[in-house]
Amino acid sequence: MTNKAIRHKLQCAEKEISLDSPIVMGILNVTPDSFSDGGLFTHIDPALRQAEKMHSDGALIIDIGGESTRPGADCVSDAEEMDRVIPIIEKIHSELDIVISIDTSKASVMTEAAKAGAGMINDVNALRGTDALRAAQATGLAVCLMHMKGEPRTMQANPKYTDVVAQVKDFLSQQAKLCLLQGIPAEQIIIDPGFGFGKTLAHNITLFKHLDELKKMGFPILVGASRKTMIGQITDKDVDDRLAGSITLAALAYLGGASIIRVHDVAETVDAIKIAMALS
Ligand code: 8Y7
Repeated sequence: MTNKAIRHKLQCAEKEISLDSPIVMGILNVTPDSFSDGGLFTHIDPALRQAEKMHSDGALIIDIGGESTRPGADCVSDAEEMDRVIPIIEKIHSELDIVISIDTSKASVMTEAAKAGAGMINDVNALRGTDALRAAQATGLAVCLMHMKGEPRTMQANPKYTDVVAQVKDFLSQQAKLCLLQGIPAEQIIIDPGFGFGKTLAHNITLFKHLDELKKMGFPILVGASRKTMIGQITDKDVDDRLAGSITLAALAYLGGASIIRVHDVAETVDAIKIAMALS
């Protein structure tokens, strides 16, 4: 087994998460246009019920996003994104004992989400946005830096690398260095190769097989591939029929060294990871 979990604790506002065992992060999209569950959870009560379900199914983190990053998605304004996520963060924070991750690239949303009770920042843009490094540091929250080549609208148009693993690693090292310079502690940094973000199936597979290479950087790894196109490409299944593929990939990601697995289907993933842990 290659999973030497980094002995590690994340400080997520008032809550501490141990990364000695794998963590399942449940996805809660509050966008009207997400590709797999778009529009289902935009209102507060259904969002809370979904969060409760993921919590009781074993998710320790819930990732709340108000802007779709699927290929071709439109941008939303700061105000619109805040209207979508802040009331839901406040509600979940007041009702559930779970770490809330804010999936955003906007400095203003990071700041307001932290005030509303978020414990972690998940930025698919790795804090490259205007003022994002400073805003993230000021919150004191844990941060996930994800690799993306290009931007969501166009990133899947023929992405090219000379050495995908080295380039992703260099990018994440660079962004982690900027975080350290900004005053974000190393223990608060998580890295993510960004499956499907400016990558072909071959790139995704190469990265997946080399998680150990990224792990040498010394940061915990988050893997998000739930229901993604790469699973559809391998299994020839539409997005609503990718559960088995997603679970299998999650278990393999854990065995490959990932500490946090970001998924739609929490209960099934938790079981799969329990089996992988027990038998590895
Ligand atoms: C990822 C992500 C998405 C991912 C991290 C989807 C917000 C697309 N994918 N965040 N977000 N890693 N850290 O299919 O892979 O869920 S959105």
